[in-house]
Amino acid sequence: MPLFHHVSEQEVTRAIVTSFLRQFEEYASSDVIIVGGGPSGLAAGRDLARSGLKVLIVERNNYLGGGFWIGGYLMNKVTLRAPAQKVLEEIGVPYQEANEGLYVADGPHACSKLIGAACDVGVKFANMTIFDDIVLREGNRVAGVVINWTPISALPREITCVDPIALECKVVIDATGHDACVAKKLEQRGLLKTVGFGAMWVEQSEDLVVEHTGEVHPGLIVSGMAVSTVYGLPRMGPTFGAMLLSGKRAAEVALEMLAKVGIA
Ligand code: 48F
Repeated sequence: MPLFHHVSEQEVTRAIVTSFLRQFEEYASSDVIIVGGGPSGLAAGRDLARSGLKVLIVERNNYLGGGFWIGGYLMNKVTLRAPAQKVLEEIGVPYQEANEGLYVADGPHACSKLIGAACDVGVKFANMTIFDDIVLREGNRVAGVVINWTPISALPREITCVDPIALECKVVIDATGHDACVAKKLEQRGLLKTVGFGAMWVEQSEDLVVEHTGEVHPGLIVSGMAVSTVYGLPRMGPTFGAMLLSGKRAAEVALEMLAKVGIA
């Protein structure tokens, strides 16, 4: 007597395809699309989905978490400064105090719990999916994203001519880290000016990144290290409190924007 229930190969295939397509169709339109599944994108997504919004995170890698798995220099300990340890407490991540107001946690534990917390409240993910371009509507308002499979974008141009597809939403959050990919697309079209991130200065950068998190163009919010790239703020290296608090701030701004159009 086999341990597992009998299923055929085709049943397994159908279960995957049907479930994937159902979600893909549903998320052709969302309230908020977050590009980038690093710490700031995940923190923003969690707060927005918790408020009842339909949220999709587009991530070019197969794995989520961005730079949050590894603190710095290939050492998997992440540091956070007060008051950001409260987010760790909220999602159940143990931490130690290294110095007064400076905390250390295990990267894999913090990152997996943050991913889990976003999943628990209903955030959906399009992984192995690369942001390719933006959708603009009246007044150049950002109204969606153009995406393609990551493997397609990695193939040489001469053997691929696969057009991307577009997803619509009310608000886009650029949480692509130092690259600030979404903001850079607006810059290519002469709609935004990005400065490029400055030299490392943790003491300054964390406050500045959270303060500058917000709408940079109608329909587009920047969050996390993308904020420092847009405004030329100092980088902060292996400390993550500002990523979590910037994500939370981005969620607040998105909620305010959606409230104005009667959605949140
Ligand atoms: O880089 P990342 O972790 O950004 P973050 O949330 O946090 C920054 C910190 O990790 C660290 C730091 C401060 O502590 O300096 O760097 O601001 O996560 C960005 C995510 O965006 C994805 C990328 O794979 C990563 O998971 N991403 C980047 N470009 C694209 C993208 C793109 N074009 N399409 C889809 N995903």
